[in-house]
Amino acid sequence: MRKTTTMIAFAIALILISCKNNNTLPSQSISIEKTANKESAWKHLEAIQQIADKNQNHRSVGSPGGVATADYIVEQLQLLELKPEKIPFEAQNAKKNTIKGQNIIVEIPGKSSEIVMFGAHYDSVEMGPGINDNATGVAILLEMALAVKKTNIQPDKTIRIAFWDAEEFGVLGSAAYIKNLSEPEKRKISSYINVDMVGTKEPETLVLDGDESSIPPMKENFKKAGVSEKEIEMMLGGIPKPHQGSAELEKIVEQYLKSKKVTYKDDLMTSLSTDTAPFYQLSPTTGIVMIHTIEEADGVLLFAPCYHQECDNINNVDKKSFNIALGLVTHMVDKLAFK
Ligand code: DPN
Ligand code: ZN
Repeated sequence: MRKTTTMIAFAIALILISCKNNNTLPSQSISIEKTANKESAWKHLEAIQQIADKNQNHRSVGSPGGVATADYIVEQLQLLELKPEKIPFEAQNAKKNTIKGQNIIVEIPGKSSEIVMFGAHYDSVEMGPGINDNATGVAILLEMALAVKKTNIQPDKTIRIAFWDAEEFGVLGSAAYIKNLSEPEKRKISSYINVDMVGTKEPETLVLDGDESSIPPMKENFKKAGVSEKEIEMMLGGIPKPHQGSAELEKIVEQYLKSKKVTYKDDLMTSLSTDTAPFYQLSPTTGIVMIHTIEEADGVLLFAPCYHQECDNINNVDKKSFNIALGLVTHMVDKLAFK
């Protein structure tokens, strides 16, 4: 009798101990948004700025600064006990030059094999260090990975994070990745969220227009400006249709931005010239880019102060914008991967 009581007590103790393990907590009770830390995200910007400082002030594909950035990303993910993979690729740019790059892919396995994918390009142009464009996106995804690991709770869906190379040479890294993905692998991706250039001061925040609601007003404006129906059709008819699931993702992004009183604009064009493009018709896709268009005296259009220039450094990154983007990305993790 004594023995049975001891055994029961032992069993109860075991159950209690195992309940203490975070893994048994309901996943709804955690918040990656609250766990993520803006100071720790900013530290990645400082580290990437230092990489540029040591490597001729740029981190373009294949350059010493580009390679050092890839090594930094891999190191940071390994510190989280994750297993990032470098995936080399070769692709031709618009000038038909062969570009050799390497994407970095890492997964945080979930309870299901369904994938919620996030991506940011890590290469810069040759003209500058690319801290707004796009160390900001990289820093946010690294901090997101840390926040997920910190909670010690397995996500419901698998989180896959991509750090793309050679975006600045024509979205080459993400396009090569999709080109090499099998059909069943493509079908596992239930959403793709892209983060590009999210440290712009006083930005016009562009959100991928997943429901094409920006097309009718664009047509109306063209009509008012006297453009013929035929010309309008030529200009807008060629825009590919977004995946039908993108409308739902757009809603989540916009609700979040509204809740933070951030104004935004539906956008189709920019989404087709960054790493959202290869995913556009393949899976539900969303993404943000923050621009602040300036026309320089010589007629050059800058999409942000120091866009693709030597001065795209950490001093010109806006903390407020950066923190909003960190909030948005981590909110998307809560909404899409933990449910
Ligand atoms: N990474 C930026 C670029 O490709 O230059 C994304 C961007 C595209 C920004 C278009 C503004 C306009
Ligand atoms: Zn960019």
